[in-house]
Amino acid sequence: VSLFITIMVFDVTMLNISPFIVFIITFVFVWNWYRRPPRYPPGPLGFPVLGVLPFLSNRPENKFLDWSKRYGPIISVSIGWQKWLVLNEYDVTMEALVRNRLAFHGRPLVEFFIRTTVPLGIAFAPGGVHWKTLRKFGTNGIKAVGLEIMEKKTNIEIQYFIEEIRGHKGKSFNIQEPLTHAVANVVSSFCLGQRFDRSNDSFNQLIRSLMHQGHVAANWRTMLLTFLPFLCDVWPFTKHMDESITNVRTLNGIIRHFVEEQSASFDGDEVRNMVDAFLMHSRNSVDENVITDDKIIGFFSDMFLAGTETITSQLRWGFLIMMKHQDCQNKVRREIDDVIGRHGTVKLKHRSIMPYTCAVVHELFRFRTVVPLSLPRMNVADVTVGGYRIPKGTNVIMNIWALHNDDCRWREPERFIPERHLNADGKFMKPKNVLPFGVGARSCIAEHLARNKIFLFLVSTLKNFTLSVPNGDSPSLDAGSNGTIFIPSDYNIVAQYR
Ligand code: HEM
Ligand SMILES: *[C@@H]1O[C@H](CO)[C@@H](O)[C@H](O)[C@H]1NC(C)=O
Ligand SMILES: CC(=O)N[C@H]1CO[C@H](CO)[C@@H](O)[C@@H]1O
Ligand SMILES: CC(=O)N[C@H]1CO[C@H](CO)[C@@H](O)[C@@H]1O
Repeated sequence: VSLFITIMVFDVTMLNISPFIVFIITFVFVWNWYRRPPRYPPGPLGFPVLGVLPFLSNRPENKFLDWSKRYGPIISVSIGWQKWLVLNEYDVTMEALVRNRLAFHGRPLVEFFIRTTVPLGIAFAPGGVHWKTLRKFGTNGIKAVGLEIMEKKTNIEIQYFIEEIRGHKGKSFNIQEPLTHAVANVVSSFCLGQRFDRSNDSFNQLIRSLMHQGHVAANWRTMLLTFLPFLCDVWPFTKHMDESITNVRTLNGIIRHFVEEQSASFDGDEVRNMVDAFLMHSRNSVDENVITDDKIIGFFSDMFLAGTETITSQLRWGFLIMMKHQDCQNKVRREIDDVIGRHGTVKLKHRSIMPYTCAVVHELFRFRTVVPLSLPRMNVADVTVGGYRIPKGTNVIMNIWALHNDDCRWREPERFIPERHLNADGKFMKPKNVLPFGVGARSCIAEHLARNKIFLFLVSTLKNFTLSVPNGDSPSLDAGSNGTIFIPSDYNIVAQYR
């Protein structure tokens, strides 16, 4: 600390600023870094200004888990000059986010996302009326469209997807593009009521913008701006801001066009998709509960952003695991052949009689957690969790990855073992501490949709194809990008039609 102060004093006296001012500034920084509210969770001190940033490397969830072994299930860290708490264990997570669900319905205002995500939708909304209105609309809308339509639309899209994969005739290829297109189309037909051909330029641009936004979220500049928000106005970060703003504007422009097109076909009594749900909602609500056209664009934008890369990545991890564990792939396929038969269509109702497949899906969620640190939360009221006091306005991270790799609860968490979710009779036992969608008031709004899509896509693909690693390739199960979403690195696949 004293070295730091000396350097700072030295630097600034060179610029001829009064040492007194320097002292005050330094004092404020060091004090802010060092001070802890009473009964606050412990954690590593890190450095002034930077906090623990220099220690985080590219898998911060790992580092947090390590620290929690020393400091306990809730740890406090300074990231940049912000103070954060990290929940690393099942019981404290439930106590905080579920038992105190209303207190924890907030999200911190992350300068970067607030400025670039215009109009503001649901995912980054800080809480309050704006979020409550959209959350209620979204939850009710998803219910109104219903499971049956969802299942039908997903299966239609899967047919196209299967045909395209079949077109590769067992030659090695990268599945990312066709899969992303199919998954985005499922979101599109559910939300906007239509799907698009591979050749539709507008839709392809929409997907490019989604991908670009994913890269933005995984970018080190974004991470820096998240934790050192004053940099948003500093060159060259201003360039990064502008790029992101332009991209979001392009994305929202396309969505707006599709929404307008769909609105024209609303017939007034049947809710076939989320645009219909929106039109129905606007007709029936008054004053502050009305969702404006801008808000709904923000909402749909979030549905695409939160619903495409997540599902695509989870499935790509799944395919990769199946390629590397042929025994497991064969067991799933045997179950498919037994339950659905060679020519039947995969249905959600099959799930209850496919214990091994369910175990594989849950182990996939656990083993490759695609949103390892969930999305940041903020409590809007004082609460006590695990004996600690968490003052209102604290930034909180749920370390989902830590729950999924807690070696007090999992034997050999670093290994993919579907059997751990089966009991002695081979029955599937739903693991309570596999929580890929978060918990509480802000948990994934589309959890059921997502679970259903992953089941239908995985099972239909394995039903039609045998997946294997191309000769000479050895894609790694550890290679992935390190942003908000844990995205597997590119790999090639061989899909032999059965
Ligand atoms: C494998 C698939 C998915 C995973 C693992 C996942 C995971 C998550 C997680 C961890 C959160 C944050 C929860 C929290 O703050 O506690 C979240 C929020 C959200 N997800 Fe998902 N998600 C998936 C798919 C989807 C899909 C398909 C959609 C929509 C079509 C979607 C829409 C959203 C939205 C809108 C939010 C923000 C909710 C809010 O702030 O109130 N997600 N998701
Ligand atoms: C893409 O789809 C939209 C919406 O249906 C349509 O307006 C547009 O003409 C299509 N573009 C191409 C190139 O097919
Ligand atoms: C192209 C093709 O034959 N696809 C088959 C794949 O599996 C589905 C069921 O999930 C069948 O309906 C398709 O015929
Ligand atoms: C986007 C990003 O920061 N990617 C990094 C993730 O981590 C690997 C090393 O494991 C780096 O090589 C990437 O640059």
